[in-house]
Amino acid sequence: MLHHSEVAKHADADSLWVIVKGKAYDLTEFAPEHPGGQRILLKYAGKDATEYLPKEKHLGDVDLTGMEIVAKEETQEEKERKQREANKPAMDECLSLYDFEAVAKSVLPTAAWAYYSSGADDEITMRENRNAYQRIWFRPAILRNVESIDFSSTILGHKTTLPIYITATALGKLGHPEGEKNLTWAGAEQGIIQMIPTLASCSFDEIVDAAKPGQVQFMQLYVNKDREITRKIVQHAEKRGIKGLFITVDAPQLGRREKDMRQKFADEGSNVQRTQGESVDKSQGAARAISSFIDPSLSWKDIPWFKSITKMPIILKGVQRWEDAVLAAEQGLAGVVLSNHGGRQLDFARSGIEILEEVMRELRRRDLLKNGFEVYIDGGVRRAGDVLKAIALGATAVGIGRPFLYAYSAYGHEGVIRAIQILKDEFEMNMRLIGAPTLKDVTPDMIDTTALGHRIVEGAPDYLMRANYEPLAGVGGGLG
Ligand code: 173
Repeated sequence: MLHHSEVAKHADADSLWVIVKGKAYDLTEFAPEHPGGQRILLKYAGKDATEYLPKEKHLGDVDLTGMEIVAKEETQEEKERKQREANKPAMDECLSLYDFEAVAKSVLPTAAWAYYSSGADDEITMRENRNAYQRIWFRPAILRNVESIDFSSTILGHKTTLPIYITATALGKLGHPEGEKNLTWAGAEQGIIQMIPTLASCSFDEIVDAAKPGQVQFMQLYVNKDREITRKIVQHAEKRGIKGLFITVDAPQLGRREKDMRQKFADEGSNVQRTQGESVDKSQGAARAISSFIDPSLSWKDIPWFKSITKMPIILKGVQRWEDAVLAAEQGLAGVVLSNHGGRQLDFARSGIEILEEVMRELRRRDLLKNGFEVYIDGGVRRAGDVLKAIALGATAVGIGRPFLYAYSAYGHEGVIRAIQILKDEFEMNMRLIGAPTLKDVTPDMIDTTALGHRIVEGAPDYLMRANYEPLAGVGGGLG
């Protein structure tokens, strides 16, 4: 057994050991490769870094006798959270994806909820992602024999039981100790494809190993400034059987998510072994703290390089105008995800469902769908009806992110299974009621999109400017 004083000797970038839960890890080689660099690793180490540390770097147990450990007292807030967790509703009381969100909000630690739920700036785009679906209405057809309903489909040629996939979301262990594996297990059970995030809490291999034989997984990629690292990641993914590479193109810089930033990613009171002179920027929130490796110089010129290093189909995730969808198709890519990153990047970016209409029109006009180019959307999907609206407009499938995170934060992988089952129930009912026995029958005439472009922006409820107006004397009430 190592003594902690021995570990303490390895406290700089040349030899960087840390202690986590009484075990020592040698992170010297891993630290420079770590997406956020060493600083954030060290930041995590004292707290609960096990989820961020590679198993193969484990050095063994540490003799902690005589070591000063700064114990944190449980806060009142944490006591209350635990109580809410103990009293949470039984899972089968959850009837819609919103119910999982409500339970997750009550049981998640404040910082985790802030990270998962936050959107950029005034969160106008995040709300718009929901609102846009509410501007599309159905035009149901009657007497179409809807006795048997089939909502199975394919994505990039791979079977799926629903035209949805589990999209990539970072830091899965903030919600549950098994992190992204919850999604893998639920996806396996329900026949749904999972997109593995670059910034997963579980290691990539752990998530791939958690899949059952033949289970299809995609990968989301943040492109590193060091292209060698990216090349290794991509080629490793291909070797491990990943079936699609989704390159994120809407985050050359991370958006400002103020709720998350307020949490400051702080971990005061920890006994982290620091490298000299390194200080972690605590002012930026969880996402920004670990995103500095993302290359803002990524451009269309890099696309041939990606094609040269992998045979996996390449999809751009985060396309927000038809011009870019057309370029992607012209470059021979496999598809695009019309997405605003769950409202977490550019505020006042339009919703995926609104962009879908113009994208399909322009792709059809140029005959760019003929080689199997596929269009997906994500953001704001909470109901099967939302998905059907996207299918009617020509989407192949729809990505769902936060609702599944919330489902497992509340109930582990069983929660995700139930969430998918709820969607299946909703699909069956909705398809019967619109008169579409299969997804091929969900055609543009099934929906009325006349209001789709009429964006009505509801202000955030906490605008200070609302309280700024002083009513004109004598007219009463004002604009309050
Ligand atoms: O939306 C996000 O939070 C996200 O994509 C991200 C990006 C970099 C680091 C952490 C999360």
